[in-house]
Amino acid sequence: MEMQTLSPKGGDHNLKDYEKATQQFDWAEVEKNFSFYETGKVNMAYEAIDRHAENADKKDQVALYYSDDHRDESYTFADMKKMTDKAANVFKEAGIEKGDRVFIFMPRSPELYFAALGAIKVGAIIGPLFEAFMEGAVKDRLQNSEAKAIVTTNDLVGRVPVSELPALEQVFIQGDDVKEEGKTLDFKTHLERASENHDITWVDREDGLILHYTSGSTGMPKGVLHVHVAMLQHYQTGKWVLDLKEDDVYWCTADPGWVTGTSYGIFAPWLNGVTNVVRGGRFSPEAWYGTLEKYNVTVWYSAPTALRMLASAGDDVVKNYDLSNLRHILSVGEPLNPEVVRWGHEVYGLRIHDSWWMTETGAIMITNFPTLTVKPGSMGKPIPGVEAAILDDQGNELPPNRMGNLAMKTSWPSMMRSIWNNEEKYNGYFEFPGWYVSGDSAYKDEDGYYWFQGRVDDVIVTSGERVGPFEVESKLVEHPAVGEAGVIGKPDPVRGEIIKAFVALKEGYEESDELKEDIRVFVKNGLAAHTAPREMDIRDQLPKTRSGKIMRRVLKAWELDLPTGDLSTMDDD
Ligand code: 6R9
Repeated sequence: MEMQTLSPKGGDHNLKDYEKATQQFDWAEVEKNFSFYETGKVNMAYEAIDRHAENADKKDQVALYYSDDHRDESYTFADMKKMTDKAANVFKEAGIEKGDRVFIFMPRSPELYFAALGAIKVGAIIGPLFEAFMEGAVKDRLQNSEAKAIVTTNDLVGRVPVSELPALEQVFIQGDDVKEEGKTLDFKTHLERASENHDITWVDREDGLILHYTSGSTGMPKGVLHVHVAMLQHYQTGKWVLDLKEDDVYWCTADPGWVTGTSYGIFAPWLNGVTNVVRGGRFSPEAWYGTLEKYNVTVWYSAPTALRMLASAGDDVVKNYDLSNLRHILSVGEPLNPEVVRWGHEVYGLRIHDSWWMTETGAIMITNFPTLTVKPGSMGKPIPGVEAAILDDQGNELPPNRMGNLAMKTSWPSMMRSIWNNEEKYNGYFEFPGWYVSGDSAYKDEDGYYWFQGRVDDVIVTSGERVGPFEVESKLVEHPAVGEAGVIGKPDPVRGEIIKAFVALKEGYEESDELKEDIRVFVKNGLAAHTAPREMDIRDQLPKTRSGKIMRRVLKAWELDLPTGDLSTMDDD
């Protein structure tokens, strides 16, 4: 049974007519929003910060609200220009130049944002890392990219194996009482003393901006390189998908170690001149709802895993907070279960807009727009300027309602330009000429909506039927006892594969054979007999990445006693 669709939102939205915009779209037009259209001088940090600081009407607007359990600060666009100019001067004095790789390895804090944008101002390529990375993960990434500098903290510097990284020349430490010796520099003191006037380094549209390492199922993490002109897509999706307006207060919950935390936690909001909220520290329903309330957040970009945790915490928590300013909610990173959309609509009174993209695509590609109908469970439609399709394994386009390889016609501004030091991996995305093949499995319906099924490697073939893990997981989380679910195919001599589910229960439910059988029957009756998990394990938690993705390959490896592959991005606290 298909869930009811949710009608377009009323009100005034930046993208009014999707069809018309799609027909008339031209990336060259988007360029006119930037100063480099006339000057030819490009720098992301200029467009995100300096341009607003130079505008008398905008310079005193808050650019960054930062809070965690210890700090509570705000910075206007003028403040941000000052602080990022200072950071840029620190890097410049240390000899960092255009094209150098500067890694940022620190917990969320205002200094993280000063450092990232300051490094971009001198033309460096930034490499953000999750603070949870252990020494091996840090080393792999710095070594592969021959990083010249890293900005880190007293607590984390022990995980930077400086002596094993010959290319690494400077280790900036943010913190108190930093002793400057060897390659170590005291970031805080240098920042305090640095001049507030910086001569920004102009670059070309195609010069490197950011290097995000992303893990595949095998081998080393891949260094995905994006360039400055990606800003066209960050800006335009910020406008049309996030629906950002000048007076919005926007909160993207992602950490900058994940591409969502840079493309949509730094670039998109500031390119659009919007007030950006950053919350440090760990997740709790109280801290998150408190953040939405405290800043009167209007636009909120989060992820299914967080939304499922909020739903698991029960609907009473939300009643203690005033979320009346919230007007637009979005999600990314994992399939958004229809049940979560339904729940969100009930408790927030708002639609949750799913968006699909990848580290490699650099920005949103397929999404639900405020002015289009939402079909819960669907990722939505391609953004204007992007052409998507479902291809068979020979590269032919499939008709509607057939599951296949989700692909996009090349190219778009925020498309990766290379995999650092690995041309072969890069070429692997383009086996069909003219297409970027995502590695995701999906189908398109007759209305042009895309429906995610799973990673291609995760699709299950049971008794000759292809089953996407997502549809089974979505049915599982509709069961009142189920908080989260991960589904894999387990080899079976008779059926090829059987469906095995790993389930985390909601608060207040206990494991029992009756409950497991009840869940099984629920999927059987609600979806189809062949999709009902034949095996089910109850777990306290499912293995997840730091960006909240359920790691099905790890479930499979555990189940089958196979190597787990790279686990550096696994959330293991
Ligand atoms: C931005 C980001 C990319 C992979 C992607 C897909 C999954 C992301 C999704 C989604 C279903 C969505 N994914 N968004 N699956 N629905 N809305 O997540 O980048 O970390 O590189 O992951 O995440 O499998 O291929 P990244």
